[in-house]
Amino acid sequence: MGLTLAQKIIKAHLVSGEMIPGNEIALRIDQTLTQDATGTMAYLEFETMGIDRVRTERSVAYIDHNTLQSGFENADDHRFIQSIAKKYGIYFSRPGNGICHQVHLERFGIPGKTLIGSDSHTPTGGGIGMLAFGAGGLDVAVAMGGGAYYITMPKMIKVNLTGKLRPFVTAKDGSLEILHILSVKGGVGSIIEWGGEGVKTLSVPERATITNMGTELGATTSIFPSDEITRAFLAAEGREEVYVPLASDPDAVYDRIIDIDLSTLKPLIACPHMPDNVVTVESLKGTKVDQVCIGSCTNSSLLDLLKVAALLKGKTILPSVSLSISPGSKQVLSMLAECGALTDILASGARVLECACGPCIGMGFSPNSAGVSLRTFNRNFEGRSGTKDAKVYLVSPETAVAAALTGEITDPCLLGEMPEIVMPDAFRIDDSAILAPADPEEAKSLEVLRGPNIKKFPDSVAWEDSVRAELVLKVGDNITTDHIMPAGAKILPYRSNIPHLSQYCFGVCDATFPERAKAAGQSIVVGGVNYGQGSSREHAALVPLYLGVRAVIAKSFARIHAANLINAGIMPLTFENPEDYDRVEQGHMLSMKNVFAGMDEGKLVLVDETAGTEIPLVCSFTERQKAILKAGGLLAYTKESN
Ligand code: MIC
Ligand code: SF4
Repeated sequence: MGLTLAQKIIKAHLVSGEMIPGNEIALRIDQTLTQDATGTMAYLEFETMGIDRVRTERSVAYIDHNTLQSGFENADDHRFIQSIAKKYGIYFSRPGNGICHQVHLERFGIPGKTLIGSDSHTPTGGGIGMLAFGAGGLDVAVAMGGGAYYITMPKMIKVNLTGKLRPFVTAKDGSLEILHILSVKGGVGSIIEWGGEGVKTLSVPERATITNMGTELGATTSIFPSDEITRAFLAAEGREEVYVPLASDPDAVYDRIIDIDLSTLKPLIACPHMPDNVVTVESLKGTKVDQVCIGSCTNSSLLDLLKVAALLKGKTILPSVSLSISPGSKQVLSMLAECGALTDILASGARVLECACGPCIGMGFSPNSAGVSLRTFNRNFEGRSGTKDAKVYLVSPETAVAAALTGEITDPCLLGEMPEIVMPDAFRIDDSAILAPADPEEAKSLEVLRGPNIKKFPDSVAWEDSVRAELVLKVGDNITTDHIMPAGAKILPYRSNIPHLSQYCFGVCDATFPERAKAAGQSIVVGGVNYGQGSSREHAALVPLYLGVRAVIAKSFARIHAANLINAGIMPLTFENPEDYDRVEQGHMLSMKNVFAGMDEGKLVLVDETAGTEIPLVCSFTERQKAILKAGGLLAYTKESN
């Protein structure tokens, strides 16, 4: 029986485990990346491991999220990451050089290699045939130290593409179409491989838009074959030597095949507040728009912005609309400048922001009160933009331009002829903003520079055989890590200060949570389906740990968050009967006995002491995960095992 492309890469990197869906497997990791919002914590964790140099083929630290420096905190963190990168053998991409996923694709990604990154959109690398995973900071720290990355062997879904996109219909619409088909939980436990004849019509940036948004499906990762189009992209980056052709075997077996004819797609739009809330742009025509934001790791490539510039050329945006454009990298911005496209963008009235995540993570450019914002980003979770009552829609760059020019949601097909975009054969290569690490000898004497905002890691709490804790918070379905631990310009600077961050925990759902959790001492949180979807931020586990949360009981969990909970020593448990979710009430006192035997059997009994009821729970922890939980988290476990 043949193998899928992902199975081939897994096989070549398998350290332990059997490649049977549902089994735990361990993978050797070739490359890692971090960004600054998760990086500070990841490097603090790496330091505690006592390793003197990273053991990967390539590790890169990017500064792209916390770039508004309205106090000393972000600047201190940047300096900390820069100094630690230099000392421990990590390349450092300076602030302004671009968004981690865009720059990694341009300068470091290699087909067939494994990559983990402390950012959920790391699967963007699948656009050039990398097997790339988003992970918690601690898992990235372990991989930097040469340790394996543990995942559950995924099922394989193939999306079989035929046809060719029509003008004004884009790869982003393809991403929204698959979200419409599968929903934000449809990819959980699966790798999505994009194949079929239609693949040959998609360039690398278009493929990367699609693998980037595979994260919104909950997929373990997404991947495209590595072919002549990949070779051309790498050659344009001056890196043709790293090209290898990669494809699945013709007789590879998939658990599910989804057919999409690209030529039938229409411009699509995801409505507030979920990326799978997808309808056609046409169906919302005439809706007034206040703000348009173009950029993010989904849609900030040279191809995207050349199209935007061509559509804006000679036109001005309406006074009622505010338009921001954040290029994905210094390479993209300098090429836009060189060919004059930047002048067309500026002349249109757009505000050009720096090459960073910016508005996507609420780092500035929050919409006006109750404003309608059309964004080319990948997430429109409630409150993420920084304006709680804003209505954020996700669209393609073409649909974004149509709204900026007309002031309302408009089908971009009405913009007339799509100008022809000619992509250059060679990109402008300037790696001066990527700093190489010191050599091992010099590294020994280098100091790591720490600011006062770096606070102690929360104490680990080892699991005991019984627990008694209050149900302090009950939330619904599809709770994101943006609900659990919000981001944005005001809060993000405190990513290395868990005590400060804790005041905002669950702020979107219930601002009284932190106080109530502290008062309770030990507590339990209950959630619905797909609990913890979205960002890979381990802070969504570390902060609850700090506030005394011992377990989260949900109908189901998102992959990265479940791993982060275990790494923090918090138990993710699921209801055996999902309808039991309705039987537990916030404020009730809960308890569990014989926890260790229950973990072995995969069954635990939750006693609701207040209601006098018993509720069956299930768990399926591997031996390693049980040992981590018993030790009180991965750091404590690693220390115990050394
Ligand atoms: C996001 O898009 O939510 C982020 C900010 O990039 C996060 C990482 C973080 O929270 O720092 C992600 O996607 O993992
Ligand atoms: Fe940055 Fe937004 Fe991409 Fe996250 S999704 S890495 S915040 S651009």
